[in-house]
Amino acid sequence: MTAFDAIAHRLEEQAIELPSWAFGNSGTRFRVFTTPGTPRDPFEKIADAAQVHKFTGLAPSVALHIPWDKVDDYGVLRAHAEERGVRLGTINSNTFQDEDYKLGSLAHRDDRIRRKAIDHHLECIDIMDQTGSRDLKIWLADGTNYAGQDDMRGRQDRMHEALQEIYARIGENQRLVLEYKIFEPAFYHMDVPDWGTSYAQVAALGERATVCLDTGHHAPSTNIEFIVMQLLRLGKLGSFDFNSRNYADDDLIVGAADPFQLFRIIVEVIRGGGYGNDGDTAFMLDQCHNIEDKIPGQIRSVLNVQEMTARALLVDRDALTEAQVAGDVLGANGILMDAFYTDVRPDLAAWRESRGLPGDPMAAFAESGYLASIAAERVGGTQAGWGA
Ligand code: RM4
Ligand code: MN
Repeated sequence: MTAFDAIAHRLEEQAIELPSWAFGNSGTRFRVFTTPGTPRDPFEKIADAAQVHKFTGLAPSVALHIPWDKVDDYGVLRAHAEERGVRLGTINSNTFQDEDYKLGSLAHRDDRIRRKAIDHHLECIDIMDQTGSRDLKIWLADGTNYAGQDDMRGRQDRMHEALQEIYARIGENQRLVLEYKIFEPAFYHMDVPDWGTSYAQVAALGERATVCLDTGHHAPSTNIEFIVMQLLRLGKLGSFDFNSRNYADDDLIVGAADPFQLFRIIVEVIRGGGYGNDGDTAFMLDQCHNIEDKIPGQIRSVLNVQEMTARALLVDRDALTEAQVAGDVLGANGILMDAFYTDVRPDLAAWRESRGLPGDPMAAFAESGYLASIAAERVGGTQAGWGA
């Protein structure tokens, strides 16, 4: 098998974007539990995200969600991030929390509501110009609950037209990334339910429109790494929203529910040229920390991605190809499994230390006292929640 030393330099290419909303309170429809020290505004969310980068060196940017992270002056927010060693990343639009969007947004029948949703996206692009962001990520809650409720074909056509208008405003160095999701909030059909629909919509727009793959947005037992392969083959895998799921869109810590699946996904990312300096597939997290501490939850998440990336890099590609060519079914599978079963944690700890980072970022963060300090300092005000 490939030795850790031979692949260590490739770990430097890893950058994982954190979602600002992971630092706010979240929950289920049953209860949202609060945590002392939870950020009250985007500035505090970014301060917390910067801690993840400080202890891991893995998370140099933070995605914003609009309007949740609206501020008066994005230049000030940008400077605040840069002072703390991070950048502002992807801008996420939001057309799922306004009364007007009950029956949809970009696919809505009503011209006024479609106009409002398009304008929201144009505003997001204005924000991207100020934050220096590359990507506009669009996830649409559009869909229907009952067969016959609306004309699915008409909705697809309207969505296409609306996306065209948004895409026309995307700058030379910017991208539009369209995320799909099998169900929820709509329970009969979603207007962008799968990678094929997202691909068809972005392919019709142009080169700077790509697909976002959220690992929690598929039917159980979907072969996600196959989708990764296909989208990379088509040059359309813009980004990942990483998280893990046991049942539906659980938004749990990436690699928690099924580390082997995460490994297989990253193997295909590397194989398809989407990793690090080879490509421009963005690694992002899209998670909620309902009961665990949020900053350690994010630290654990980026470490899980790093660990599976190291294991995936350890796959002996030449031996694998040889076994595949020879039709050696078990041999080929064995080569993949050898890499998966390698415990890279001691090597990763030593590698981190050699770069001036703590070998055990979870322990180092716990010892730093940061959680106690924000709990003491952030008194009063309203804690940010999923939705603000
Ligand atoms: C959606 C989707 C989006 C995220 C929101 C919060 O389910 O995954 O990426 O922006 O949730
Ligand atoms: Mn997502």
